[in-house]
Amino acid sequence: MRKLYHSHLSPYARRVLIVLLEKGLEHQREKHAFAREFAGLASINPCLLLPVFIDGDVHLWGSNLIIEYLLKTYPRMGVNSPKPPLGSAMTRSDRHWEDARVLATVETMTDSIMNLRQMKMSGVEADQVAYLRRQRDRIDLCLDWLDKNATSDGFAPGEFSIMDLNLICALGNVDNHKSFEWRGRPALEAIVARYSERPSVKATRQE
Ligand SMILES: N[C@@H](CCC(=O)N[C@@H](CS)C(=O)NCC(=O)O)C(=O)O
Repeated sequence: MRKLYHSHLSPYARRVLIVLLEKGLEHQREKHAFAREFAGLASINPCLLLPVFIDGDVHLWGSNLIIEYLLKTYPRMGVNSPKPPLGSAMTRSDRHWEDARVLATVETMTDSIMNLRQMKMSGVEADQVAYLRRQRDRIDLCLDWLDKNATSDGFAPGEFSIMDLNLICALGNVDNHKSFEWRGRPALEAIVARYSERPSVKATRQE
């Protein structure tokens, strides 16, 4: 049986959960409030991070790597998911480098969002440390760049792309924790609104 170890309200885990739901893949979940409270984590991931996914002999960590595995291993699952269909690959083959750059940007931004959140939980505010102020600046610059490089139909119109999905998970985490205001960026607002009622997105909002 497939098994996902994940933590609560994680934008990384949510990426994987959305793909599992889109593809209708049965799986067990082991949810932890925080990765740091999961005593057995070192034995399943040397990076000490969640999510971790196990599918038979396959044992993976890194949310986008897990998604790539799911897309490649179960290409025919999810054909009945809502329109537009989930992207069939991480990037479009004819726009690989542009799409990979968008994914890299959302990933860096997500890491900065989570870094600031982890520091806040440890009692350190962004304005107290120069490195954290740079993370905050990076988030705004990435958001502005993503807004310019998206359309109101998403990063890859005609599909619910992995880029859209990554963005929605990052901004959903910001909203869940009321971390800061990201709105005022029309294309990003349109993407979030466009998919807010999609069953996989709705069902994972508080997971
Ligand atoms: N690049 C990893 C990042 C995973 C990650 O940062 N997970 C967080 C949960 S939101 C975590 O496990 N944090 C534990 C820690 O930082 O100690 C991925 O995409 O899966």
